[in-house]
Amino acid sequence: ICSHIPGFPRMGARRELKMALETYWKSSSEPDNTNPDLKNLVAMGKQLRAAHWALQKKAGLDWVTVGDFAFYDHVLNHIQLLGCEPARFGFSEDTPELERYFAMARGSLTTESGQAMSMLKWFDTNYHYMVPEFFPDTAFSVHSERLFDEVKEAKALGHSVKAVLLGPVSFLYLGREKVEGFDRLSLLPKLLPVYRQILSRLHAEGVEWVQIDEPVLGLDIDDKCLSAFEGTYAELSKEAVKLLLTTYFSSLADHIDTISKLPVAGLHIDAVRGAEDLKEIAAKWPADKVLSVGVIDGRNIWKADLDKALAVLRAPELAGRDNLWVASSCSLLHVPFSLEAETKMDPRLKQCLAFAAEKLEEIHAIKDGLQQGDAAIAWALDSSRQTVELRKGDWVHNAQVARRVGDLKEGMDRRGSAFKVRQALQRKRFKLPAFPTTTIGSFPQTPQIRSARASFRRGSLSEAEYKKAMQEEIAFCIAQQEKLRLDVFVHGEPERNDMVEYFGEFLDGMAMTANGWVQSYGSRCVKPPVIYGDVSRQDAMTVEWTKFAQGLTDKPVKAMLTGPITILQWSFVRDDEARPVVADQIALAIRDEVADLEKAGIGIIQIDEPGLREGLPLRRQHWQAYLDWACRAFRIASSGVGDDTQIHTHMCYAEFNDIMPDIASLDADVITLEASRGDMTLLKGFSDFRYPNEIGPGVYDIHSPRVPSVNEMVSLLKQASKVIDADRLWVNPDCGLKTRQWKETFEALDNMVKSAKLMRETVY
Ligand code: THG
Ligand code: ZN
Repeated sequence: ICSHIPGFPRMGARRELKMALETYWKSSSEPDNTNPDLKNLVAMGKQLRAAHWALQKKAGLDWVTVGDFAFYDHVLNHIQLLGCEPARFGFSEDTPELERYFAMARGSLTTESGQAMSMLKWFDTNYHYMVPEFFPDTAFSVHSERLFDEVKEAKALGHSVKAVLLGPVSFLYLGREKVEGFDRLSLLPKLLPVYRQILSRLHAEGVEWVQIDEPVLGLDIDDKCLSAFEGTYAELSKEAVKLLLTTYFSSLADHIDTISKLPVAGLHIDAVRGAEDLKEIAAKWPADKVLSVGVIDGRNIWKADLDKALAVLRAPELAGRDNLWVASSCSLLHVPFSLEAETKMDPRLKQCLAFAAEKLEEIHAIKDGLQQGDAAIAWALDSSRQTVELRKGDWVHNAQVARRVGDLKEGMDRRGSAFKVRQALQRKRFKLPAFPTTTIGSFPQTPQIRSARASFRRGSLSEAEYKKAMQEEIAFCIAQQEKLRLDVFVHGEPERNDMVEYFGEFLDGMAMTANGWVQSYGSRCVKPPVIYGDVSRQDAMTVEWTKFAQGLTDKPVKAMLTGPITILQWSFVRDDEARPVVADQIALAIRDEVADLEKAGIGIIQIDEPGLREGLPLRRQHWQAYLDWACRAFRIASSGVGDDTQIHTHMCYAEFNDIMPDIASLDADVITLEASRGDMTLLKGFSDFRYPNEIGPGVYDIHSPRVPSVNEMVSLLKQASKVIDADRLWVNPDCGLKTRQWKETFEALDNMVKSAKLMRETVY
């Protein structure tokens, strides 16, 4: 029996990597700079790898994992390793590796076609990877020494090394074709010799096992892609190094037969999300090969139930295996570093959690338990059993909340009247012009706002002073919007850090961590709340700020809430309750907030759901069940209001066209969307499907400081009004403005308002 992990978080215990990266980026834009910060960054990478390997070794794992570290993203590492950096960057022979690396990640100003490579969500996680760009003539070569150097580094530190690579099929699959009419999988014959060279070199470095990740085996890949695995692994198995084919995030279902026949030395499976596969895999995966069973949840932060995990591994179908490995289900990239930093956490909750460092210990305990019996891990088992009991307690369970969810009446997820009726009443109430203008909610978060929030948190700013500072900021936002002559205002959200964290701090049954950072992309991290118990709302969360803003203007101020599905999707969710039930609990809490806002005289309420699309299960057969409960939760949150209260929602980051009927089923009066790919392709889905309610397709991209011209936005609005009735169109940016500066924000919104005015004059 051996133990290992598919990967470890990279940021460091105190996000040291983030700090080193951002310091380097700041300095490298200075002219004439000899760059000690680059040296620091490289040294920090080395230091973090060493620290993370040391943790794995100290926890008693049989291998340390090498190749999971990345300065920005592991897929970007592979783009360099495999020598397929996009030609559009025009790199010359002597451009240093890291300079090319960050140019691809963040964009390069040295060439006109140097925009940053695009990012996509890594499966159903909140992590974003850089999308490889493929052309028919894309060539591959071993183009980076980084992986081999890291192997040497680990060996020099005395570690047994298991190297990790993203497999060739997944690497191609996760990329995109940049010209029409060719299939990126057709690049395999060119790619495989390069993988063989890499495997051969790893072997020469003394590496016995290479973990080769093929997570696309958990997706709905077609037969052609599935059969590509046969040829690929026939080829790769010609190398002497042993391959651990690694899958995660999903059941392998109908792919098990194919996988079982692949000529690799070992297989890793996710026994948390793919638990139902275990029996079939045990029966089909050859007994003399390694089977790595990921029983420790790499996607969540709950301390393991060791009895349960041991029972899985001791089940009759696995018991006779000599070559059983114990592992986390997937890379620990998706959980925070260590509980050690959580000095202020409720000790009960802390006892229930395990972050990456603690999970290493759990894996080791399971291995010991399997080899030496329960007595050898009595202490760990005891603690695990206590935790199981603790989580049954009434600090987790709230009978009133359970009853309220149980009592949800038929129709509680429906508005009083149909959209057309509501629309007429709302038009009478708000008297907005055609092409009404609004923003998505947040205005620039200036350094002053951030420092006021931080001081308040530290206690060096009193509550009264903090409130005053925020009110001044809100007043400033309102004044700017008056100047801009927007139609529907927002308060600007200066009091909020992250749109999920803010609500996580208020709601009962949810807790925030002090340092539970998880990488989102590059140096950017999020701190997901922990949903540990039945969720309920004690007091209003947003009413004061919104009411204050409304008191400053005659224009309607739109209240801003985060929807139940997004709160669920961007949190660590309890594993002792069904997700739809947790969603309903959050929905009821938001419903109460909506009711309070309405009572306070707020007539327009936006409930954001950017997480709806990314919550889709990886396998399509599970989509509809998810969409049904998820959309219902949104409606529970939003439908308790009168007909003349206008509900908005906002979505971004995703392709919506394939779930259009479900988006329509949310029955929001207005939806604002990210549609800024310039060509408004998104709108096609809305016209094909005949989306019934009002829509604000974003007319400019907030991710760039560029100020769009009036002409550009008018042209987008004209396109939009060809596919959507002009009297249902809103005019807005495509997302919140919190990452922008005021100067560009004001100029862009000024142009936006002018373009709406032009539309009114020309269309009406
Ligand atoms: N909030 C949450 N999850 C998200 C997003 C979000 N997932 C998807 C998408 N948005 C990810 N995008 C970002 C964008 C910016 C940052 C993180 C994720 C970011 N983070 C700060 C950092 O790392 O410096 C965190 C600073 C802080 O909160 O104090 O900028 O919006 N939950
Ligand atoms: Zn958005």
